[in-house]
Amino acid sequence: MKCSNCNSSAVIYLAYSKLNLCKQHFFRLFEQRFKRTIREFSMIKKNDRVAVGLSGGKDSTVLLHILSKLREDLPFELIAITLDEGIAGYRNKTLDFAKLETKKLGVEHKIFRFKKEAGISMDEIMEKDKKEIPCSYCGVMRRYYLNKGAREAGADKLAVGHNLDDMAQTVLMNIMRNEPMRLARLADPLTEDDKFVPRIRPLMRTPEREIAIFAILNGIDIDFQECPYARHAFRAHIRDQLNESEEKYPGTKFKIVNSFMALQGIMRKSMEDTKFEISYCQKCKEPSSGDLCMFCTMMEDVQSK
Ligand code: Q46
Ligand code: ZN
Ligand code: ZN
Repeated sequence: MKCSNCNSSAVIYLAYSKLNLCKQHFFRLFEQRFKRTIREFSMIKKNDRVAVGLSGGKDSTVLLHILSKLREDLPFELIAITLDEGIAGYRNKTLDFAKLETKKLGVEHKIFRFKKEAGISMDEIMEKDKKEIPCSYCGVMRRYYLNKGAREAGADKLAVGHNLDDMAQTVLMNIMRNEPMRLARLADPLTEDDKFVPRIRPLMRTPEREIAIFAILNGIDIDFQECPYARHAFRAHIRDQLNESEEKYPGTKFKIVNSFMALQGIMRKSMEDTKFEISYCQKCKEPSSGDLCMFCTMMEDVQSK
């Protein structure tokens, strides 16, 4: 198959735009879309210090690579933050990979270990509490330490590897669970506070499949190993449904995210009055909506078991 733009062989077919693209034209589209997304939401300013939440998976690794390249056009500082939840046989591998990639790119790398920071690893938490869904603990801890880590590293922005598929899934999940506040918060955090490092999602308009192909064509190793605690039954259901819709009606994922973007202005406006006051956790002094933040509440809960 020939490229739709030149005489070279195509490496990818994009059904949503009916284009076959060669490596060069695919890279061009990929990078232009990335830069356009950054500009559209003014995600990065000159001389910003940007922390990348680097898990070692394909999305965050590609994000790190392409941000590192973007520094040729726009001067800004880059640092990578990896969380080590303490999940035997899983995180050690991705952690080694993250170390290797940051070294290759010459990017400063900070690692935050649950065991060292909170005194307990995810494996130990799951030993204590076999009934709880692992990700509900881990998710709170991840958000807490990513924000804290980025702030302590002096970052102005925290870049995360969420792609178009993640975004479309999250939008649909929030609608199907009737969680409009969560949906509004995805658009723009209603919780502005100096202690929160603003999150940016430069890959939010990039389909997951294209990130995987971009990684392979750039010689970035992809680790397909999944976390042994992952139990995303609902998300997996939505993901499969969305992939089926995309197959039948190409462009569906873009349309869902674009509709959400069009609605976000209206949502933000109507929710201005419902902004909740931010106070600080009595225990750890991090931002919180109550006396104790979610992280400290959860830690007390774990310790009592
Ligand atoms: S590491 Fe933690 Fe994820 Fe594993 S336990 Fe769930 S949240 S799946 S990104
Ligand atoms: Zn071409
Ligand atoms: Zn706290």
